[in-house]
Amino acid sequence: MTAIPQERRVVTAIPGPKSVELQARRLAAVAAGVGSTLPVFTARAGGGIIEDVDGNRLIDFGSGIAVTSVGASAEAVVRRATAQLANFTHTCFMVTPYEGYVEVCEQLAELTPGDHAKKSALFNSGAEAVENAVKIARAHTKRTAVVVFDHGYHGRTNLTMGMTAKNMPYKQGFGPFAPEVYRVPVAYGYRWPTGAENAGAEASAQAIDEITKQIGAENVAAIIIEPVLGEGGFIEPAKGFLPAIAQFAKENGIVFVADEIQSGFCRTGQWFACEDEGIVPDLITTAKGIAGGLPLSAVTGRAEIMDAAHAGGLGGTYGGNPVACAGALGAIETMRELDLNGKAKRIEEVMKGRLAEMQAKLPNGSIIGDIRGRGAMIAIELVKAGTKDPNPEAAGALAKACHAEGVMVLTCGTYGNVLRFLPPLVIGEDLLNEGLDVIEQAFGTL
Ligand code: PLZ
Repeated sequence: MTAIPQERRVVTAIPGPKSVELQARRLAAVAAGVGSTLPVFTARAGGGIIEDVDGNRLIDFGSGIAVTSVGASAEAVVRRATAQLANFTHTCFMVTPYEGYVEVCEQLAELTPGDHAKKSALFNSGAEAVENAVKIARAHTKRTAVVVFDHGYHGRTNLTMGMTAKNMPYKQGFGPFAPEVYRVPVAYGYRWPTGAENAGAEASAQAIDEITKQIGAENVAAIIIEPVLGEGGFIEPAKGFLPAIAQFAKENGIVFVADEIQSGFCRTGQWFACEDEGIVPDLITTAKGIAGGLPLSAVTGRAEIMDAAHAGGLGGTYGGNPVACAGALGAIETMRELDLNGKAKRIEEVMKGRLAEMQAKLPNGSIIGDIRGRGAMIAIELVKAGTKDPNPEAAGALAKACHAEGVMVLTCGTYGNVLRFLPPLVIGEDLLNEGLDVIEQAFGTL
């Protein structure tokens, strides 16, 4: 397979005629509940480019929601997964095991924070990893309550829907949800009533007060938080918040779980985002970037906690599929070889620099209320000029204008007013800047 030229090319309307035809077939055959940000059908993808069936080449600022950090057809992923496909596709690790699964768990033990003894269990999706982290924490603590946070996102299965903060589109009409899930405040600096500088201390005090008074710390099995809250709007909890919560968990025998499904594996310029404040979680959930686009997820953590579930208590037919494990080993090899943490940091520098310039110089730049994120997980929060009122219309219009010009961007946020950028970490700097040019021009269309 030839490498995809790393250049933006718009040769038809977006979506083009072939995509429109495929979309008509899709609407007849695929359930309406499954949406797509942009109904442009993919022919191939790699590096920083998605090529569609009409020959358009889009700059990829989405990575399939933070998945293809190494690109969508990374050499090492393709090589290892192809070799594994030719050997065997599946045995079920619970029936007859294979080395790739063990090797991924060894890598996870090495790469995740902390030098304590660690073990892992592998699954297929992020939601499944979160579900299993809760099972493991409950087995270990013999307690039931689970604490999650405002603006948090953890998945679409029944338990993880209940753990997810935002109603539309994730939860509406799909209840009842699992019991014993409690939501507490998070230090959302930009929107904290007394200012970002107070958010860490005040929000952690409020959260801890609610846990102790409303739930009882002795009933809490796990506290689960995304070190950078993804779907909720790329919210970096204000400094001091995560350490205070982690310390509280430690003092009360509560399992502290970092959901690094979106923020992990070099995305923020560290192997894991929680490293920035020196946090060592008891358990970490990973997925997305771990396997270069193949479905794989994991729970990794302290050996004595991971071993709390009885033999046979964890698993699933496909968990840790051998092809997905081979893909993960290829993705991790690529991250190490190309220093993708370094690349993510450079992406942050370029993006934040350009976005700050836009905020300062564009006639409507003041609708950029906040520029935030780390590494290649960067976002702008859009507001009505001169206020902090959310401006989801501007986020939607900017995304649409970018799509029309061949730049794939995504929105997020509890208020739908955040435009987020998640380029593959292997994207070239020219493409990165060209994507930013298009974003800048999009402001002119508002
Ligand atoms: N935890 C932190 O970001 C997935 C969801 C997209 P799955 N985020 C993208 C959508 O609209 O479905 C995610 C996450 C965090 C858990 C999950 C869930 O991972 O692999 O989608 O199950």
